[in-house]
Amino acid sequence: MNFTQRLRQNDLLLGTMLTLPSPELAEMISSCGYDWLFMDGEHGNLSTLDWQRMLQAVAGRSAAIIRVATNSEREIKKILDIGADGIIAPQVNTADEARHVVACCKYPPQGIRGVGLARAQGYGRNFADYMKTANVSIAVIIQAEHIDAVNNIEEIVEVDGIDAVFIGPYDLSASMGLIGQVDHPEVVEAIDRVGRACQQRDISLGYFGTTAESVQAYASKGYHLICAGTDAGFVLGGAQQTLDKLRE
Ligand code: 3PY
Ligand code: MG
Repeated sequence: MNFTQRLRQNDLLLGTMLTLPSPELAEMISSCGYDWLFMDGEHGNLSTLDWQRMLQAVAGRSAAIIRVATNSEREIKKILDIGADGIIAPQVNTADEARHVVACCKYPPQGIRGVGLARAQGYGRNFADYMKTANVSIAVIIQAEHIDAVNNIEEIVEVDGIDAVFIGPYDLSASMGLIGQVDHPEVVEAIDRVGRACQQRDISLGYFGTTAESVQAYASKGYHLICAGTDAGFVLGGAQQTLDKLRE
């Protein structure tokens, strides 16, 4: 069963975030057994070619879900054409924006995705098979990470084709004047409103935290798309801890 099917049936999917242009790190981290990798093209300083090299290094061991920097048709098309298993669209604040993101991920007649011959289509060799399956096998994940998205969430989740809503606690807290206070009761209440709307529509929920501990509360609330930690955080944490021990 592929990632998107597992997402749609609400399997628990454990992931971590990649932010650095390193196929070797992607290879190592995917070999740990993560179900999925949240590859951050919004804040990470990577080109489409960097992502392609990293997908090649991951080699299907983990599902590769790339967060696009902008929700433009042009960018989403390129990211899907290099063979990502799905996208995460940041800052989707209205139902119209959600509809646009879904359309960018689907070939006509369901959407507006352009037809190309790239890595996703086996450079042409798997064209026919890919065309048959892509519209259902690509995961479309939108982020709720602004108070406007929270206020529109009941309308947003009515849009067909959304496979999961991923909370961005940091941007959400910032939009509420509580930057970084991801556990502030008002932020938690806003997140819970998103949670209720998604659960009513049986849409999977995702949450990011910098540590395993920070995502625990949401895993317990029934969130299934979990992302904990980052590549940079693992390297920094390990390097610092080792040096601190040496100094003791
Ligand atoms: C945020 O917290 O804003 C995020 O986008 C995390 O993925
Ligand atoms: Mg964000």
